[in-house]
Amino acid sequence: MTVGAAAVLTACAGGGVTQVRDPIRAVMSADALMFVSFDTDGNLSITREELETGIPREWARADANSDGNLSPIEFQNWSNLVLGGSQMGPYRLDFDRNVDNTITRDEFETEVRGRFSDYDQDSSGALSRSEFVRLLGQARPPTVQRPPPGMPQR
Ligand SMILES: [Ca+2]
Ligand SMILES: [Ca+2]
Ligand SMILES: [Ca+2]
Repeated sequence: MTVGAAAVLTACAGGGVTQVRDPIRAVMSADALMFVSFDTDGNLSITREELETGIPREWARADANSDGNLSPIEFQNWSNLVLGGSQMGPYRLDFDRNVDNTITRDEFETEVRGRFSDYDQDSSGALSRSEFVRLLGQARPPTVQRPPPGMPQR
């Protein structure tokens, strides 16, 4: 911890010319925990068939009073159990797209399927473990500000 902080300070003092090596290089989102649990045959790959089996199972777990909607408390309880709490995404508003404080089954399924497709980087229809790990540069590519052509360089 101390060593890492000292290294960062040194890099900052360098004035940005030296390349700073960020100690955090990759990130995972808590939905990976859920998708990994969908791997019913245990072959370390999550197929679309396994996804479609997993979705109703998670819905049933989340909709504790079986009224066809997830209330904020139901979502929180499900998030605690399945996503390990609300410190990491996905968050309630990722599912509640129309922001009416209720997650319908449709909203739930759409979000989970969308996330599956987002993860499936090679479009193979199945998720491997490596597809859950995002390098920081990939997760949010830095935007390079360039002056438009013809503008004086400052
Ligand atoms: Ca599998
Ligand atoms: Ca409910
Ligand atoms: Ca909603």
